[in-house]
Amino acid sequence: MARHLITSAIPYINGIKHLGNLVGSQLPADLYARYNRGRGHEVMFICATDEHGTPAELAAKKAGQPVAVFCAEMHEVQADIARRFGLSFDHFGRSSSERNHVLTQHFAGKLDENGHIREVEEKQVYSIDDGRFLPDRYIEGTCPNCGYDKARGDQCENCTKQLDPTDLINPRSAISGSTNLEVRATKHLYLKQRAMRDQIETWIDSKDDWPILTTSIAKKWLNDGDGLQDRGITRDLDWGIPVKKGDQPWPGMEGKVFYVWFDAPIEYIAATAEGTDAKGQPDSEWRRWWRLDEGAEDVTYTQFMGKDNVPFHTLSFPATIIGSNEPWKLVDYIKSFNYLTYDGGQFSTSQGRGVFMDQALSILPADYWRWWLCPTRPNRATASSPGTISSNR
Ligand code: B3M
Ligand code: ZN
Repeated sequence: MARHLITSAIPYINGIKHLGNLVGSQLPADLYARYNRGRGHEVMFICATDEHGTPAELAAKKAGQPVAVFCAEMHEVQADIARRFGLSFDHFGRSSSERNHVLTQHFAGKLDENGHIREVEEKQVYSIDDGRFLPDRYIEGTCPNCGYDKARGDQCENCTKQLDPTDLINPRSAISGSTNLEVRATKHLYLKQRAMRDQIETWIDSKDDWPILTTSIAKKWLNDGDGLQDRGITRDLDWGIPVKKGDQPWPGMEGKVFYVWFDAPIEYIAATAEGTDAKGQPDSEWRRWWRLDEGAEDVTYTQFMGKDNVPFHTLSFPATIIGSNEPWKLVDYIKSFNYLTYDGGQFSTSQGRGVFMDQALSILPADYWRWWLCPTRPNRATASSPGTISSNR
């Protein structure tokens, strides 16, 4: 009996997910989990809600709720829809859990201990009208890489380039639309991924069976322009995991939180622990999936995700794991997906564009959608072009 650890990219808490999210990670991951269980293998299938960062804060603001309340309610909504879609997670966790706080602070502490963190006095966009810094999605503008005019401060949805808010051309506040912005100094922690570039490349090169979509995106960010850049892993936000070195304070970082993309992948580990906690099992039960020195040597780990999530899973998260110098399980296979399109354009949660999971279930039963989405989705075995849902079909 083989042991399969399977994770689906964890959906943002900012709203009910659309069929593009479902088909680009959760559904194929579910099929793979069911297939492996059916073959008699031991499976740990993990997903969670991604609850930090600007998407959560902005959505809570829109709903007129405190962010913690919004997240707790939306987690239940997403968990219920997942159940009704037959997604057979062994645990559906929350990245805001205590487990994730502890693990994220642990990894940051180890990375610092091993010399992989540096402090950077950086210039950040400050909105005079909003009275605050504008990290990530709080700021929108034109992508310097491809010219897309709705690029966000953390990433361009169109070309997948990871961005910093100060990279944007013609920036504006996503809260107020104000262009009354100025650049101010603030101190942040950076993960020195550039110094780990060769190690990461060697690791990626050893995966000769990975899909081309995955390796091509990884290689692009390893080799393009200046190559792999160091990444800021802290933010000036209220909501998130407080910056600490393990359980110790981090001088100079008071009032700051870890960047959502630093703690989100760590939630794969934390959610496994949340699941065994919920069953009243000892720590050894989750650790045997994740620690090579505690039983994970014979685990095969497969991740499922949309293509925009590939850079974080092939570069940043492995840098966190490798840089910790501890025997954590690294992913064995990354299955990534092109976007399912809707009427020729992208699905979008923030723009309310597409068919959403709750609407889909109010029209037809889950099995219909599961059956129909599999051959419709992009990257199906016979596909030569991306899948499209047409609204008049
Ligand atoms: N929440 C983005 C998404 O939902 C992000 C994935 C995190 S995976 C660790 O597509
Ligand atoms: Zn772009």
